[in-house]
Amino acid sequence: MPELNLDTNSWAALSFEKSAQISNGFEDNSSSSFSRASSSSALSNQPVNRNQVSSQSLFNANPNPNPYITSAAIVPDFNGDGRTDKIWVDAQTGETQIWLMDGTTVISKGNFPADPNNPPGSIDYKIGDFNGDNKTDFLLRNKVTGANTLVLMDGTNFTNLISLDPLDGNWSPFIGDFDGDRKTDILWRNNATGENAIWLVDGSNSSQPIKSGIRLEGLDATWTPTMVDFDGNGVTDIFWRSTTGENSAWFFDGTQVNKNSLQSQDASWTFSLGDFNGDFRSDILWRNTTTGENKVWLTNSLIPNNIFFTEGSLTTLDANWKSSIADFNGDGKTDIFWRNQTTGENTTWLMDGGSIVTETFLAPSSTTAQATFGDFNNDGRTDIYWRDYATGADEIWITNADGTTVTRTPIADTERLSPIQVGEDGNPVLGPDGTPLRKWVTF
Ligand SMILES: [Ca+2]
Ligand SMILES: [Ca+2]
Ligand SMILES: [Ca+2]
Ligand SMILES: [Ca+2]
Repeated sequence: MPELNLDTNSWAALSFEKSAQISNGFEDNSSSSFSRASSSSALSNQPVNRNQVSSQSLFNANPNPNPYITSAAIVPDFNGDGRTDKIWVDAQTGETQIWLMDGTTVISKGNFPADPNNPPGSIDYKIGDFNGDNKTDFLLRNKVTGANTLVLMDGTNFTNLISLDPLDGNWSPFIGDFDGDRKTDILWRNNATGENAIWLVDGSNSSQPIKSGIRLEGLDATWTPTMVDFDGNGVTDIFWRSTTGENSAWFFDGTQVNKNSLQSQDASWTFSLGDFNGDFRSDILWRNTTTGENKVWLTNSLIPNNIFFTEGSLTTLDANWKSSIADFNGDGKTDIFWRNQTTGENTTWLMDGGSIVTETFLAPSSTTAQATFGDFNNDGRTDIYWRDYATGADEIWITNADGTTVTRTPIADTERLSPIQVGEDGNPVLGPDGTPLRKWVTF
């Protein structure tokens, strides 16, 4: 393990000595331990442990019952106070900022200078909770050098920087908890070879942060993985979708994989995830980008490692509308935010399973503004952060009690971050399409 200087509290501290050898870091002998879903033994696996999931909310400060909304492994909360925090990256310099939020107020800022070894655009930022302290951490993946670093956070401070084995640039990380120990693990997918592998991570053990590296079956490049929890047991499952329209689900319990093939949906259907009936099982919102049709698949599970879906049709909305997932009334059932990218109109659907309970029309917002979501005041209801990429005049919309109205508050002028890149000549830096490039970007 390289020696780290934690005192500098700087991203530049990440530029420690890296192993010259790019190794794959995986054990080669473990694939034989996986069995197929078709074998009877796969069905006699451990029962769904609902307590494991509900206990997550006991550790979280936020009153929303749904870990999908409150988990610091999913939504940035660096100080674990149940209030979503903001991450900013300067696309021009690579500088990073973290804002700890209390409602519409920035209560603390961490400012991390650019690291010369990580030039702008080289880093893939993933968030997780790698040591299980209910405070958000980072996996910093340098896509160019292949370096991987866990940055364990407490508020705006680093508590540890852990260098993991490098992996060449063909490997992409995906974040989940594949053994249900509430410490975030990493699925690695090789975009060139189709190889897949899991690192089970324990960030609290800096001398052996990777508990085990496990090779999974390969899948060709038409397949894309998405991390879900279809059976609601607090252990991440993988939803695979192919450009051919095929879908499948893999359940992984730390020792074996069970595979289900799911009904196909042709390639004009895109999807996002939610939990529309609040049973902690990931549901799928399908949207047909050609026809504008929308529908949900509510996930049911009668036996562990196996699922079926109930389909519900929703209102059709034309292709200008883009959906996001939130929980505006804080009942643990995720709702849908619709944004018309042409007109700036905003609509919310409060959901109960496959039904729209309430449709609300919020005020329109500038078409140069982009929404990100979180609960900034810890009342269990999702709020909206609007970043205006033309003016830098940002707003937070705090959601009121029944989830159908918002209170709009501008972010203080003193916190304003430049929205566009300016060159040394004082003029905006233009992208290939002739529009100014974004500078401070939030996600
Ligand atoms: Ca927070
Ligand atoms: Ca884990
Ligand atoms: Ca809701
Ligand atoms: Ca809120």
